[in-house]
Amino acid sequence: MTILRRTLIAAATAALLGASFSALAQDIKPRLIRFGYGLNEQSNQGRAAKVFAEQVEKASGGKMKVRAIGAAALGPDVQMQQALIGGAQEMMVGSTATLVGITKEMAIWDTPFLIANTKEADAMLDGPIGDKIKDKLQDKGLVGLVYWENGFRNLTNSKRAITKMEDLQGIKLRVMQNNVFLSSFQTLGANAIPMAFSELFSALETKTVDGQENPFNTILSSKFYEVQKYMTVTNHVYSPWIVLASKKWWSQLSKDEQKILMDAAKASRDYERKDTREEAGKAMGDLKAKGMQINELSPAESARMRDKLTKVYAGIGTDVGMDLWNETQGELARIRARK
Ligand code: TK8
Repeated sequence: MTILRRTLIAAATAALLGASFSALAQDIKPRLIRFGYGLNEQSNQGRAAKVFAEQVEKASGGKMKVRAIGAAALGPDVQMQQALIGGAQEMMVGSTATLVGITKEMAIWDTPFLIANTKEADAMLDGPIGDKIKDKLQDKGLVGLVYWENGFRNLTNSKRAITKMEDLQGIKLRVMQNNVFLSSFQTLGANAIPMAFSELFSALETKTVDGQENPFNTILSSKFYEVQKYMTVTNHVYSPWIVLASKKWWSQLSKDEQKILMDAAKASRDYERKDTREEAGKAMGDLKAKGMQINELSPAESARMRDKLTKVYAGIGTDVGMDLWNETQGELARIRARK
């Protein structure tokens, strides 16, 4: 054998070996899952994202790795949804309200005063209506895994205490990028301005807007108390979060991998709801201690607001379809009749 031939063979062998090594390396390289969310790491959303990541890593023996990325570093809800649809990002958690542009049926959850307590919320979201709405995402390139609790939303602002509907007049109120929220608060008299959550703190700080509405937990974890003096406990809507996967990516996973993710999503849901409720239960005291002035909306005022919103309710029915609207009301009645 000439030297040249020997060298060639050696090179070819090395190339072959190299190729099989890198194939092997790819096999053992963990699947990297980018899981984006909007709130900060110290929030209930951040804590539950961590629980999800840990369980996936453990259950897969380290073969699947979740990188939980908070504070909208991968973009606000709407942008992440598009990244999931396109397959550029694997997973996220965000508000159902920001999904209505993709799946109109999600607007059911935006109905003011629809859900009265957490027991109803769990039964609705984990029951047939919750499933039906979640499954609609499939046609749009998304897989809905589970609903987490964002929570009952309350109003804050820097202008004045809101004790009656008329107090909302002239308040520049940030709302989510969602028509039901926009028209609800317009109808109640506020100057409603849709905006991504990631821009909210600085908009409040610079007084681009006077107020906003979010659950106790978010007002606390996002430090809105630093820029908002007044809080009114309105509980005007129960807001879910939904854990989403890119369908493009999901459909390439093995059944085992999908099961690992689904099981972890359910475990994170149970953890998240419990954690959120515990935090919300003591948040009022915490926010008062931070200097917020808090009042509760009277039942009479809350009833006046509901009356005023009749037109908005009718609009939701038309948008999501009267069948779904009626099924939802029927399911709620069944849940309420259960003792
Ligand atoms: C976080 C948002 C947030 C929502 C909002 O990305 O926008 O006000 O309540 O939780 O989804």
